[in-house]
Amino acid sequence: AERRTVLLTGASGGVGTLMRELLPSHGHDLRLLDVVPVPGAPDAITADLADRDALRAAVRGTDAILHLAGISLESTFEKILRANIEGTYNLYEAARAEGVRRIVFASSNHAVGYMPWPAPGAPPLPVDAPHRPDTFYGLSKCFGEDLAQFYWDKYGIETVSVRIGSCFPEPTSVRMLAVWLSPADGAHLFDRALRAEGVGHSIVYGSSANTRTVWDLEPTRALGFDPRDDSETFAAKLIAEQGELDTTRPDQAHLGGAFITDPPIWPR
Ligand code: 15L
Repeated sequence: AERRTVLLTGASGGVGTLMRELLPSHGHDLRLLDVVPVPGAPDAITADLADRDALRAAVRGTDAILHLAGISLESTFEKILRANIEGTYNLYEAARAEGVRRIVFASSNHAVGYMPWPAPGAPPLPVDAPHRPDTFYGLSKCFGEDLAQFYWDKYGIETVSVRIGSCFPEPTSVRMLAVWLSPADGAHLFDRALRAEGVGHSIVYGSSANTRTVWDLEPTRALGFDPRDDSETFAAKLIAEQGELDTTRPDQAHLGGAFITDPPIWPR
């Protein structure tokens, strides 16, 4: 495939660290950006998403942006507002001003985290289910999806909003057996989302081909995504340690898992 120049925001974060290792082999020449220095990458841009001039310079001349930056867990509304809501707006404005036509937005399952955990045999959760954010964090992902739709309708900037499940080297909870996205499948998915044609604004779920999936992966597959991994290889060990998923438990009753509990208890 043709090599592309891609701005990776959040390059020092959890998913960013995995992706900056894996995406170059998919033909992406990465320009790295983070609010903190990127280890081992002296050319990375250190900038805050509040710095509009820095964002203009960072996106200039790129083919696409993979936007992973922001706060990735629940926080105060003020911090989420600044980093995730205003920060994502600032990035889209920079893209518009510099003529960048494609963004892949790291949305999250927490945009629909208050959806009840689907009963066994129930139909998978569709991508057009109504937003049901479980946190201010999830609410900022709903905003990002709507911002992406608006920039497509108004300015013709295309976005794939990927509602990422749990992107870690291995699933660490029984909930993650449903929503795990292996790093290798994640890199393949972001590659497809960066390159697929005619996406307009598309919302897709991001997980591996998990036996215990709860959501509709068909729109993701329509981008050319053909996942290779299945969390089932970890199921016996996790269930032996933690028990079967129990939807009467407050931290397992909804898609968003422990993000629903107040105060939230984190999945790791
Ligand atoms: C997210 O959106 C978080 O950023 C990540 O840290 C995980 O907790 C993930 O969701 C999850 O739901 O497991």
